[in-house]
Amino acid sequence: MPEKKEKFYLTTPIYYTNGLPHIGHTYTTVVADVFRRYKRMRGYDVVMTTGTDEHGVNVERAAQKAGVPESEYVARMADAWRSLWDELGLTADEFVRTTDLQHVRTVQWLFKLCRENGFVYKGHYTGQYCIYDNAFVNDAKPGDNCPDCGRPTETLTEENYFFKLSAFQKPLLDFYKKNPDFIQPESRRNEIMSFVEGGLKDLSITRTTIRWGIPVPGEEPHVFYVWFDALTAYLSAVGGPDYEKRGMWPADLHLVGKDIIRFHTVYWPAFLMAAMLPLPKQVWAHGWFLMDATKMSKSKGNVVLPRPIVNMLGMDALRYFLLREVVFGQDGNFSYDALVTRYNSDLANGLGNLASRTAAMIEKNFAGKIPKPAEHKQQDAALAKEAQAAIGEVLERYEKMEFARALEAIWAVIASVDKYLTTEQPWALGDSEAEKQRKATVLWTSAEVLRIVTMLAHPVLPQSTDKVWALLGQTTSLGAFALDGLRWGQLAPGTSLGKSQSLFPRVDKVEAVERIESMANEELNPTQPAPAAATPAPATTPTAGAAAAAASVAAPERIGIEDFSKVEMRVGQIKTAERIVGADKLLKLTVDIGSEVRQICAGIAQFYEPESLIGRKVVVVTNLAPRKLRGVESNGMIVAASVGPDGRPVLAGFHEDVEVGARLK
Ligand code: ME8
Repeated sequence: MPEKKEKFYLTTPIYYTNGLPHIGHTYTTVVADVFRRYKRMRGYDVVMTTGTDEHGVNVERAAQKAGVPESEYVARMADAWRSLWDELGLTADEFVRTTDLQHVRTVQWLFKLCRENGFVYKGHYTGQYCIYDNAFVNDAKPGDNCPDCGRPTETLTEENYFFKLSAFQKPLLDFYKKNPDFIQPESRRNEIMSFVEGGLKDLSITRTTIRWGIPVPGEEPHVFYVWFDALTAYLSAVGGPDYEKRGMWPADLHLVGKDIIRFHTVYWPAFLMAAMLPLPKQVWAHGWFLMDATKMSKSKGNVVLPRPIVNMLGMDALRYFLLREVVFGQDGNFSYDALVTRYNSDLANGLGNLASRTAAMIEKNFAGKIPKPAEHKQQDAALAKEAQAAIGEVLERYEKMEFARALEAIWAVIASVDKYLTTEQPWALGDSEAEKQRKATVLWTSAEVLRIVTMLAHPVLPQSTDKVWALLGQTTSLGAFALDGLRWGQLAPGTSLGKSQSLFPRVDKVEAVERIESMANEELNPTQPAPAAATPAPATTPTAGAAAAAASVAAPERIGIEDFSKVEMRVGQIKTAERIVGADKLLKLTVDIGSEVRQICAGIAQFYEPESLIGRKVVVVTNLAPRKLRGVESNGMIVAASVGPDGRPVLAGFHEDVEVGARLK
């Protein structure tokens, strides 16, 4: 009988459905996926859960705005989230929706247990409520803004069911003391301990002012407070009331951002204690990815989206950057520039280059078969020692969630083998028996280092390491390989190399950033026709899915004439046209639209010579809000057809003479 594997259950937050995933949500989900893969490679039976948090007043309002019932709105949004995760290769083992019947049952069951155990009572509550964070703001006065999001609070009085949170001050503090690893990192643990030491107020856990929520059985119109509802999703995902059958509860790890640590380390364990259910083992709160030093939010318009990055550089590049750039737990700034720099230096020139040059030399000198090493010299042994030591260090770093350090250690070995190759110069060795033997040793050693770094990097770079694995002629599944069995020296001579594949093609930084920004612009403004400035995405990953679903929530397929008439299009005549330095796809035009001459940027530089455009009559969308493209203001948009698989722009025009300024209807 094979030994039963130890279980490991980890979760991401379940995300709100009133927006679509940005890089912050992607970050938490990537970390969960990395840790899941890592734990599987350490022999655990792992389950990872993510999902969508679908109740509350924000959803009520968003559905109203979209003109659809809440159930339809959340179904579309949940689909959009799910398909984006699928597209990014981040499919969780369980995707829980808070509108799932199983979840509804679990929330009602948890409430029943808390009530039966004497921790729930009825009362009235008046307070300042933040509808954006779905929380009463403690100690706020009317007129105060929410301390978390800075937006105005509303005064609410409700008949509520209260949860006796105050009764859990001591049990929680005892629990934190007994389980010093429960809250990570340490700084958050201190913060939460002092919060709880300051005293806990009872918490209202039902609402009567909200319609769109899980009903409290027999107590309508009470619905559950969104956090009582949402946190329970972790339990409903693995069996709910029947959790014992599945054997996954309690969770081993809740991964969250620092914004929601209190809910996870104070409320959630208190609810579970009240229900006498097992408590999660650890909550890890990471920092924020910031844009221009502030937290990203769609309302501020400073969000970074994952899809344009993935379309340009691949998912592994994004995963690598997110984990390598910022120490897990701390805040970090997101910058496209840093992303592309890391891509070129660490992935293209680092791992990619090592794989392709090693394979090419084995191909050329040993007919594509891993050579048999001969006598080891001191420098070979030194490299072997370093790689062997890195195995232990990397595993330890992963285990402690020190991802940046784990990657640093792997890339230090890559740097060493690069240096080794430069010193040993296998390409300069001749064909005498002694030199051939030396060549075999050097190339086997390099390939063995490549095999080891490939395995160690697999949790972070699953797609590209699979390619390197196949290149090394390995036929077993890399993800199923037990990292605990990894040792120096296991690469079998005689193995035939697989086909070489492109791993991380080098990119031009300015061009790559421009393309990512342009794709992001289009995705963020789906109802606004893309300017002819848009450059088509290279088709490396399927696109559309989630964006289309989101767009269809915001914009029904057909529009009335009144909507069409909101778009003002006029005949314009191009007066000047010039290229823009640093933006090889854009032209800066001045266009006479009858009433004035406008400056407009158009992404047609690769298809039209500037001089050929002077005097040409074109169609201009004149009432678009001005925006900057590559730093140049664009006040309007030139209409073009997008033709062929590469989306070549063809300017719309007229076969008859038309007056400049005439409106299109
Ligand atoms: O809070 N940087 O959902 P949410 C890093 N539904 N991580 C970020 C981030 C950023 N700029 N922005 C978001 C909710 N995140 C609740 C959770 S759980 C029972 C209910 C990540 O859609 C981070 O993990 O607002 C944060 O905690 C989470 O997204 C918030 O997602």
